[in-house]
Amino acid sequence: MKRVVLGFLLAALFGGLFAGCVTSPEQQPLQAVEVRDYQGQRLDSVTSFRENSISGPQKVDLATYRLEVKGLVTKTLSLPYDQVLSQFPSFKKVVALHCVEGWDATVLWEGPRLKDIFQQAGVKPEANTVIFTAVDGYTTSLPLEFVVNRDLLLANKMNQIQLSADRGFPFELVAEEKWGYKWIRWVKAIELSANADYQGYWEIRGYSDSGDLDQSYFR
Ligand SMILES: Nc1nc2c(c(=O)[nH]1)N[C@H]1C(S)=C(S)[C@@H](COP(=O)(O)O)O[C@H]1N2
Ligand SMILES: [Mo]
Repeated sequence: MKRVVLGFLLAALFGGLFAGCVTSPEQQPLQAVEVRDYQGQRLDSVTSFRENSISGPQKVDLATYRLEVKGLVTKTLSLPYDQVLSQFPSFKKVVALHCVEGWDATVLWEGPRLKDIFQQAGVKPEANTVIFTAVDGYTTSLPLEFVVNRDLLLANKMNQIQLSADRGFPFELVAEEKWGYKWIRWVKAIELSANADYQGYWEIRGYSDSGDLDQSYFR
């Protein structure tokens, strides 16, 4: 009797283990893992960023999301997420984000260049400013020349994994050489403008318009 019970337990144990081995790869698809090293450079984790946004993380539904490119363009664009990724080549850059609160994080950013998106929209010659608007109502701007000449990216990935809702999914502007408040997350609209004096959310509240990292962020 005891032997029967033991045999049953062993069968259950090995059966369970074996079943676990065989079925788990199908049941649990591989999770994307962030890279922490890129071409010899140590990267910070995507979890090292502090959540400090004006209305908390935004949940963006890709079924209705469109990236709008408008204003002083010959063709207004309204692009679903997949089209942004399929229509423009993707580039990688290791860049540090510095927040005025005194922390920074260096990660590998990846996504299309704004200049390629602008080329499809056709920028009118009067345009000199790019105004960005996010899903949470946040806004900021940068000179057009800077955005184009520096090959600024609209990142959809950090450390080779898709941005999370906390980090700005679907897109965060990689505003290298600028303070963190220029790195707008959850970007939804990009307006080409001739208003070089435009002031965004933090700029109206006293932060410098240029946002240059090598200068004070106070106006
Ligand atoms: N839409 C949106 N973007 C935003 C903000 C915000 O509140 N809303 N905060 C900015 C500030 S002050 C900083 S420091 C960075 C932080 O970005 P991160 O979470 O990728 O580090 O996001 C910037 N982009
Ligand atoms: Mo910030």
